[in-house]
Amino acid sequence: NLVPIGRALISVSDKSGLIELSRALASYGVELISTGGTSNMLRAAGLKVRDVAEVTGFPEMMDGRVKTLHPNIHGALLALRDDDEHLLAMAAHGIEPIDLLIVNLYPFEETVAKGADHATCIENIDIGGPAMIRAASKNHRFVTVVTDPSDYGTLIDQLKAHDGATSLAFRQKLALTAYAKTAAYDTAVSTWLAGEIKEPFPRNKSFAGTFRQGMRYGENPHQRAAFYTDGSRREGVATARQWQGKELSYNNINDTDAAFELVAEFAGGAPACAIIKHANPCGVGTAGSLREAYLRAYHCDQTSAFGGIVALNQPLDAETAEEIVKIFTEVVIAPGASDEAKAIFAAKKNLRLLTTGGLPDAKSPGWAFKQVAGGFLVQDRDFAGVPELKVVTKKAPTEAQMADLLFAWKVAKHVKSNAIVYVKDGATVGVGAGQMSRVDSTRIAARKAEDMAEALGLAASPTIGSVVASDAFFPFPDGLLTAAEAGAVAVIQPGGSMNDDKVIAAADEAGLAMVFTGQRHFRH
Ligand code: 93A
Repeated sequence: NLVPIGRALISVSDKSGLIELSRALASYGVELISTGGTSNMLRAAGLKVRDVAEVTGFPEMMDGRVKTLHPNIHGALLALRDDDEHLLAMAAHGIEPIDLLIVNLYPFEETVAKGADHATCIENIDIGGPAMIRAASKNHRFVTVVTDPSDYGTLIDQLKAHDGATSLAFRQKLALTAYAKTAAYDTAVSTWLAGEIKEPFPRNKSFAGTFRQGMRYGENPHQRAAFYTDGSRREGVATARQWQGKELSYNNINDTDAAFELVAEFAGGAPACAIIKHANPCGVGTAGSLREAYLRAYHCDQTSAFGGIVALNQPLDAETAEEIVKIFTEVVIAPGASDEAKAIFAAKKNLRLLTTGGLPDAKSPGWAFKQVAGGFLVQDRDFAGVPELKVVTKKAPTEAQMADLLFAWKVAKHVKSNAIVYVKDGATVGVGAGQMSRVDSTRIAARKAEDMAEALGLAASPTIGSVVASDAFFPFPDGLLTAAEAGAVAVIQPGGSMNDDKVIAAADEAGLAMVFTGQRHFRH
């Protein structure tokens, strides 16, 4: 499997180590062929070299775009040395075999990095170089291809060890390095071009995760499952420290994530708490204290909160811990926890406590995935903040109503569509989630508020005087009117329906204040 080197083609942009290498090759009696700039440098160093133009019978042309793209070069690299037909073809066309190819490519990435203009970047896309590299690599049974100056030393060692020849193992290794190089080169070009034309989504993006842990089962006991991290280190269930309790299940992780991402919307604000069941919030509250925020979230839907997941936007304190342990809760996640709070939880062996050290930035980018038959969908995570609001009704919301509208909007973003969220004084009082009809979500949310009134012994439904958020526009006035009937006085929704005029007129007639966000928050 040793192949002696008789003839070499050298065409390099990075000319480091070139002279030493060429001298060594010449000392083994290797004939050198070379392209313009490389030839000039070799000749200046006193080496004997043949120009590619002499081999091809064509001058280098079109600003060097066509130098080595010729059968006399590619036939010389690709011909099988043990195939009679190939040998006959070489003889018939005067093609002399090339046994060694030394090529490194136009510095495309460096040119882009320097901020060169479009035309310069285009000129730095090497065509002839990769073509030769791929040809020589394909024929590595006979041809040696060196694509990196750092391999020059090893090449010389090979020639020394094998008396001017190279081993098959060496040629194989060089060939696989070479293909990796041309692949990376084309990826760089494609990435650059995507940026140039402002392609909306990177085509060659690859998504990889790192196995973190296997799980007992998935969403159901008959489904296998594992947890992978994505390398983003985003604060949350993947980075959290677990202080006590059993290992988290698949559903726990999913719900804990939903809960923490929701409270992350309230970073830097008043104490906030979200309680999650089946990936939907059954209550979200803000208040002057964390304990009060928890109670307000809990009171929204006490029935559903049982066995729920609690997320806090501030470190867990003792008085909040005292409240939480009064009912069965699966997981509590918070940026931190006081020693007293930990001590209170310690008595509840099954309750998991997770701390993260901080809240993730709700506005930071990231990817969201959804599996479909035969593939998966990728989109930006919904990192949109609250956009500019437009009052569309005769009545404008009061300052207090506006604060509640913004609160409701942040919560609605985290409720499965169709989402309807009633809010009063910084806490949800009714959440309608995951319905196929927006009117149904509106009704369900209002009914939940009545249940809340009954559970707490309130004189009237807390929807009276509340505000309401809808994750997408009301296509007809009916959903809006259902909310008005329930007692809502202000509405926040994206707007953008063909029937906006009718919906606005209905709001005016019902005496509602309404704002449009111009942005939708579907979540499925
Ligand atoms: O413009 S090219 O794509 N057309 C070619 O036919 C060709 N052949 C070799 N670029 C081509 N090359 C590249 O020229 C090599 O990959 C190398 O990077 C460079 C060496 O040019 P010079 O010897 O003139 O400095």
